[in-house]
Amino acid sequence: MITLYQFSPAWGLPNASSFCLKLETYLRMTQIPFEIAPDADLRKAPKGKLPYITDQGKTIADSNLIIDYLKATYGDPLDRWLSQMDRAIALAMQRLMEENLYWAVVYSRWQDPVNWEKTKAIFFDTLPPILKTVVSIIARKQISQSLKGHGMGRHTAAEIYQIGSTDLNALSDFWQTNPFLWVISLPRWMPQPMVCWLIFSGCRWSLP
Ligand SMILES: N[C@@H](CCC(=O)N[C@@H](CS)C(=O)NCC(=O)O)C(=O)O
Repeated sequence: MITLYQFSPAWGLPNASSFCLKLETYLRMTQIPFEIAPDADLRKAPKGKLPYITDQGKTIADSNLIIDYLKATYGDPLDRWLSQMDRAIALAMQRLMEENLYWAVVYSRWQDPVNWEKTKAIFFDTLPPILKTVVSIIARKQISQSLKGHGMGRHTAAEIYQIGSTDLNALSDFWQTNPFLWVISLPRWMPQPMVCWLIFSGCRWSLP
């Protein structure tokens, strides 16, 4: 049985992390049996990030590498009929969301003072008060460094939201000309609103 290590549900969503949400949704859609580990500990994650899984004595980290593993081990019921061009477009769209738009969302949650209290409550409310203050300050500082390392964190808030909006508008334009979407490992017949929900559920809570 696969064990999925991820953050707890938050904000009425199955997960506050889009990577965890994507992987859990993939497992549900492919009907591969899995269980969710209670209280997953980020410090035990092989790459210091969630999600990761264990299966048949193996530990695999990174949502995309996990999906590759699942396809190789359990088959590929969702994507196997995609053309080379479909796959190329899917990959480009996925990278846009995961490697650029994601960082605008991270900024909005972890750095923008308007949202910081909400983010702090979600991730650290279970800690005793003093620990909550100390751990949240350290985590926020680390995220600030990651944002700078990526490059997104070197922009002003206005520039970051401009960049995020440009991505969202590009995705919206793409969807308007493609009645069915075949990005992020979802089948062609999947209705557009479902896909939008998956991708934007994370943004909805934090972007202005
Ligand atoms: N490329 C990874 C990204 C995973 C990721 O960035 N996870 C974030 C949550 S959305 C995380 O665990 N961050 C913890 C940290 O950076 O300390 C994947 O696809 O799984």
